Amino acid sequence: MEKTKEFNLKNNNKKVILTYGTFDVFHHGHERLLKRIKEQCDILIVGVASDDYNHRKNKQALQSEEERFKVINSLPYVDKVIIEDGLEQWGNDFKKYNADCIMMGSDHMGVLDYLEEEQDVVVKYLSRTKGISTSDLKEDLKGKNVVLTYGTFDLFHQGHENILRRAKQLGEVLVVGVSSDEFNAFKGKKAQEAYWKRMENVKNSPYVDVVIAERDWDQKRSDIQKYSANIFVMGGDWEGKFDDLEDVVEVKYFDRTPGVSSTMLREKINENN
Ligand code: C2G
Repeated sequence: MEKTKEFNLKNNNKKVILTYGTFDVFHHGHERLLKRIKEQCDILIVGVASDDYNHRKNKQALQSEEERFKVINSLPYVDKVIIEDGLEQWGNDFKKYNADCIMMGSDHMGVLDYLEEEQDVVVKYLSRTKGISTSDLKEDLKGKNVVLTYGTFDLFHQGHENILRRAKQLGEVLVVGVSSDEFNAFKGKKAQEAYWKRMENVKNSPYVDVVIAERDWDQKRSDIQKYSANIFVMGGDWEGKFDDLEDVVEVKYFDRTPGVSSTMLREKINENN
């Protein structure tokens, strides 16, 4: 873990505020929140949720705690970064750092009241940053040539790479829906890799601009509308299966890449185990 910024806990009669979060894929919503909290204190301490805590919250971050910690620790307006392993530490941190209050986005409103009652912790809420929303994204995509495709993308391989490259060549923006673990179960597909790992692999592809979750069969039509897609692409094994979308989007099927599949790779892994 990066060395965190030190400050003298003892003789600081400065105003200290604590806040906590996952801060995954740091965006301007996070930045605005932290800057607004810092405007109200001298020392801002940020608790970054550990991977283990996220796992317990069933909240899967794209980035590891080390990556997320490093980003927050690099922010000039953050004075100290700590790891958050659970709500129960808030009361201790509040005392340990002699904080004036814990300040959170208003979506936490009410959740933390017990901390005040039981642990004499002062909790304040900021109005939620408008932040990154789909409508912001939609604005960006308007008037662009947007291509949309979906998949499990388990054990990312050349076949996936090829179809994403071909899809991107058809337009300016490529939006990819990655099947969630729950949806895979529904599809009767047991992926080797968890959703957030498959999502990360797709996000790392140079051809991909936006990654969304694919949660069910029926979201395609609304996604086409939401992301202003003009072209819908799938591999040849889906030939004909999505022709019903032709009233709202151009549907294209690319030949599958021969000789490679996630199934084959999974079988190889299982043979070796
Ligand atoms: N693909 C390919 N060549 C391969 C393997 C896959 O072109 N050798 C293509 C598939 O045709 C698909 C995409 O890569 O278009 C993703 O493949 P999978 O991860 O297997 O996705 P799948 O389970 O088919 O899920 O709603 C659509 C489904 O989510 C598609």
